[in-house]
Amino acid sequence: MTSLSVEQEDAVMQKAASKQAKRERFEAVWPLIRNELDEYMASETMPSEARAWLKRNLDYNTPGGKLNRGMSVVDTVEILAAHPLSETEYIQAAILGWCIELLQAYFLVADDMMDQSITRRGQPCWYKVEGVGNIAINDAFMLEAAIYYLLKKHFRSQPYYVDLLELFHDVTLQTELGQLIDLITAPEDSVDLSKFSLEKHHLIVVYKTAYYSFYLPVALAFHFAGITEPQAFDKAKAILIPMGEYFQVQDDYLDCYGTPEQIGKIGTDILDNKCSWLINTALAIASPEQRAVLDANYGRKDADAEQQVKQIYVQLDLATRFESYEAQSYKQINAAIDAVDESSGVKRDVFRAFLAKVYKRTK
Ligand code: DMA
Ligand code: MG
Ligand code: MG
Ligand code: MG
Repeated sequence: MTSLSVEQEDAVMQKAASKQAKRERFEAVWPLIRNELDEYMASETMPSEARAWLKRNLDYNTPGGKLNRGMSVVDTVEILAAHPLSETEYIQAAILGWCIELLQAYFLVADDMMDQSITRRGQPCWYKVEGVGNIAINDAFMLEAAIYYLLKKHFRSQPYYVDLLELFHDVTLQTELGQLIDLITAPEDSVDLSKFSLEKHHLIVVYKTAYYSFYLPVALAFHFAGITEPQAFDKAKAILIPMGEYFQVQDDYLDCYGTPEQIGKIGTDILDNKCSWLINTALAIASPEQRAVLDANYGRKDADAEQQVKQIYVQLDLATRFESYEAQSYKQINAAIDAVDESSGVKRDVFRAFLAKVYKRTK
């Protein structure tokens, strides 16, 4: 490893400190939001147990992640604004950001039940918590409902209020379509790897992940910043959807190769018969013998079978295949960013900042 000069080390430290300060500022808005929702409960004369339950649901499931989606709303608004944000503007943008984190919390509580996952963000999945179980279904709905309560409370008088509502509704539907294909392509009782393909994988990940994780934060920030030209939204989509696809391929890779300490969750894709990037890449290059091992062991609820599949992944050196996929995606996305015409008010730095957050991530 090459060693850094004192100046370079200082620069690295400063960058880390400013990243941490940004995160803390964003996190500081969370208690305001949680209290507003609690006050609403009080105004509806909800009993104290119900108020405490919602509060616990909100705190357990909303903060505590990477906060990339939520903070990207604020970062994008800051890049687009010609002036530093006032405190009020910052809080408004952060509320929009927290609305995406609520959407994410809603999807994850449900996703973990559907995927029968064990841990999330280094703690038991919400449905696995003692005394929660199937109440998690209603808790997921409440996380979603909180979004619309907050949007109404803070944005009802804005000219773009309906745009925000439509955006959340459209993207939620798209995500649910993605989850639907993800789930029906992974039946628990009949494993048929011939139904998988990279085309199918592409469709699943664009819908289940890319729209809400990448397009939504930037589109929300555009509305907030007063950008209205449809071409600006189209351009953003053309760059952010491929970025979201790359992000979900990383998620699929980390499901197998990330450690639970790093990624905060225990991978379940092989056990769950998921149409993941790894299995599709393996299927494309496996010998007939390797293919037979995959057919016999993929999607079985059995730790030994899971290990057999992982051994084939190692034989096929999927880690190296992933590295070249990553390098190639990074190159293509950067080329698309370089080609952005900034005349419609879109700035290349919006996309560069987002890509920098996820490139070569390990969690
Ligand atoms: C996640 O897909 C998609 C949504 C909409 C939550 P996933 O099941 O691969 O996510 P994770 O690996 O985080 O469970
Ligand atoms: Mg999952
Ligand atoms: Mg899932
Ligand atoms: Mg996953």
